[in-house]
Amino acid sequence: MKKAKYLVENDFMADPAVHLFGGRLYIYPSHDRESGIPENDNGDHFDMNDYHVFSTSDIENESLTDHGVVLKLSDIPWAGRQLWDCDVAFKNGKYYMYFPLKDKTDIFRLGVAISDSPAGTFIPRSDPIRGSYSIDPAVFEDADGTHYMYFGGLWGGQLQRYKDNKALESACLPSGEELALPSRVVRLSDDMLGFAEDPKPVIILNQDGTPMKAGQTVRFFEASWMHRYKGKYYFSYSTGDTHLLCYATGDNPYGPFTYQGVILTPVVGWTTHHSIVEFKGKWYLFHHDSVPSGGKTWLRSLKVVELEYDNEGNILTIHGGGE
Ligand code: FUB
Repeated sequence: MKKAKYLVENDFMADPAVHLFGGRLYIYPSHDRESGIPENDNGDHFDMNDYHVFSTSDIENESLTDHGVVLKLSDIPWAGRQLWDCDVAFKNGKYYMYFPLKDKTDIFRLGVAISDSPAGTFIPRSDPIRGSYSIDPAVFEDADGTHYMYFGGLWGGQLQRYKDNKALESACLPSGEELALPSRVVRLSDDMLGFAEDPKPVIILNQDGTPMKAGQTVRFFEASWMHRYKGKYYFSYSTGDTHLLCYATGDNPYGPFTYQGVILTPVVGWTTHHSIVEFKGKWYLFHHDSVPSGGKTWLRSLKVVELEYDNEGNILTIHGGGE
């Protein structure tokens, strides 16, 4: 599949997290909608209030099965507003959906909902994960069965309000030569319902070994994802206001990771967000753009395209069409 294709033609879906469960590919997107809220740097226009799940056994030739609404905001006891990018992990017969949501005080927290099936319905816990903050949880299962969550996002995602896992009195956004704000990584507890340790910064180094600076166009902004390829750990992310998907590699889930390059050049629409999955011997980049909505950045559409590596394990850059 050399040409990207849209996956859901009749609705707006974004931020795909994709996993292989029982030989079938499951897609967990955000469900965009027209709320009428004006666009701003706080992300208020992303006012989503439920999730659907999609699945397929043949991503190249089959249309997706829509399993319908699997979790909605009104069922979450601690809900304020804005269900953003979610992810799902499997352990001991249960499926755990992790989702960011603003609580009743308008602070983003990460919640968990549980199901017996990858296709839902997911039943939310009564409270968010203790010690959680910000957005975009992505859960990675390492080869030894340990689960790690990567999370965090700047501006509307509120990451600039935290330092050393504590809320600051006022937001602190580094710039220029100051160190870039990092994504976070944390090992999940055995019961999958909480953090087993304090979240740690995901350090990205430049090729010369210096830490990434806040003024670099390829610094982390949001949309963390982790995958393994030929024994190496690939941490990928969105650069937000410079509109790239980039990646860095390391030799363990915590990093540090060394910057390697651009996976996807800008798409149409402000946000870019993705997941990378191997299925039936090929690698795929799931992502979104705003072409079908005529460029409305809060009405995004899911896409997939094949992802290729060179012989050294470098990812070949894909063109997003929004440059
Ligand atoms: O969908 C809302 C937000 O937009 C996500 O959480 C970000 O990653 C960006 O895609």
